[in-house]
Amino acid sequence: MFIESFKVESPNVKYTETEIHSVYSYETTELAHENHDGSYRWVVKPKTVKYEFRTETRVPKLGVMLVGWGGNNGATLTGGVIANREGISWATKDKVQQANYFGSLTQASSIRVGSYNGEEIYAPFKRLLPMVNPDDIVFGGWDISSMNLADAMARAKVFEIGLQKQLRPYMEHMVPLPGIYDPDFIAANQGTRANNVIKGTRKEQVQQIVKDIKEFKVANKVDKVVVLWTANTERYSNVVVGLNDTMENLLSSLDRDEPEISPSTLYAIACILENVPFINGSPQNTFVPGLVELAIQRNSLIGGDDFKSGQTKMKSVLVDFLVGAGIKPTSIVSYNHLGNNDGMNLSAPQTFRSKEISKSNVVDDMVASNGILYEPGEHPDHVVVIKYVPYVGDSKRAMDEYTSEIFMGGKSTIVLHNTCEDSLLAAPIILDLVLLAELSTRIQLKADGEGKFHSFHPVATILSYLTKAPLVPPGTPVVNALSKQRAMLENIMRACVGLAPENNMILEYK
Ligand code: NAI
Ligand code: DG6
Repeated sequence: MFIESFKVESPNVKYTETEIHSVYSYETTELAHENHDGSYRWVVKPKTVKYEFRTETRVPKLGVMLVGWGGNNGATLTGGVIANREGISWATKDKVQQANYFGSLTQASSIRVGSYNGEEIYAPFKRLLPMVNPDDIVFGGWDISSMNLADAMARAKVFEIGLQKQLRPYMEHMVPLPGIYDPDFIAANQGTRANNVIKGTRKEQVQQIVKDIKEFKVANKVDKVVVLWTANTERYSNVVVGLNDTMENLLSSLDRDEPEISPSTLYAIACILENVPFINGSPQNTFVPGLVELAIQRNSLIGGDDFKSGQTKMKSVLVDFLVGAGIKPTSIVSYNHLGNNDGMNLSAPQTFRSKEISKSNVVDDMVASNGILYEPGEHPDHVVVIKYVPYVGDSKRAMDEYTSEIFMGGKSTIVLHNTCEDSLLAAPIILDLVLLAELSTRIQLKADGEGKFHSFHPVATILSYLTKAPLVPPGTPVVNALSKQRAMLENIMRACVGLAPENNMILEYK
């Protein structure tokens, strides 16, 4: 059964005018490697840590500024939100289609709240904690192309024409602000698009972005802004001692106008200086060590990298299932072809390399989790190929072959083929990223023994479910398995309202 909302009643939870306060017992384990009669053994001790969570309940008016606003993802997300807000419907060959938020974890998925009279009861994910309604988001942003959003939507060829016609009046006055353009970081084939660029030194460009954010806030009367990079994939920037390895070096490189600071890093510096959350939806190493240090020092949220939209999402489910079932994936081969501007940009070797890296490291934690199947250091062959085929436009083809070793030397090969508009996969993920980033800035916590409440670590691992290469604080494990990432997010949100983690034991019926 599905219920629309619920309220937790517990001695551990208090609702005040302004916040939800919960006291939470975190059940975990402590491991030790101990000498026992001359030989070492692992000892595991269950441990309970008391936490308190405080969630501010006032939902702000949210502004979202997209870097690459006029791209396929930017135009598709903006149009999709307007269509939802305005209740737009349009005729397709099959039916009259209503706007929806399918594909968004926060807007279109559910959580189990318990059992009632022998039935499982589910509620919308978004009812766990007070969240911004996406219909209320004000969009803005930058693009190196000055094309207005209505024309950008037409260029993207993602929406049906009946929908485009209705959206046009809302979008034709939306024009991106000039962006930071450095041809050295993206493919040469993007040069013809760059007619809307910020002039000046890199430091002046950062100052312009800061000014743009401040002005956007005032002009749109928004309480908070989140910035998200959905611009072209850049090449990796070189990480060099003295250049960008520490916060001081990065900032003095900015003063010296060093050419190896990428545009995405410049936007991120501006956001951190403004204490505005910055999320990277592309694979490049925007978050060089000096930038991560700056974000930590200023306690400003950063998250990334690279939206986990299709092929990788399947991979982080399938490999988790195979390895979890005691089956040994030995070869994973992933092909893509697509014909949108993202595909054209990725046809250059340097930008492709960024994507290849982020698509290739996504099974490491699952492989490392099973020492019965894999020797230390052993890894499946894993190949990633992307080809630009203009004719298919945004409708990406993804083909995957998984070969695994099964019982008694047998081999099992699974082949997947997916055809899907790329931007219709990415747009709801962008929405989730900004909504969850905003929510996480309203949560404070403290463990037993910690004097004061504090926010989550500024490197937002809570967003991992949505990214291919989750950015984590230095020295923190990376989790790629999709079900674990979802459980982490859901269980943290449950803790904020004093609910136990979903353990699927259903002992009531055993
Ligand atoms: P797109 O090429 O249609 O849009 C990118 C936009 O960024 C363009 O309008 C371009 O003019 C603009 N741009 C480039 N450099 C800029 C800069 N420095 N400042 C401001 N604007 C700039 O690409 P699309 O399809 O929207 O994808 C965007 C990004 O998202 C790509 O990097 C892609 O790899 C990444 N991505 C997309 C996924 C998807 O499923 N669509 C999934 C994972 C990542
Ligand atoms: C070619 O792979 C284009 C890319 O931008 C992808 O569409 C994107 O990285 C999505 O990747 P995945 O693996 O999540 O489908």
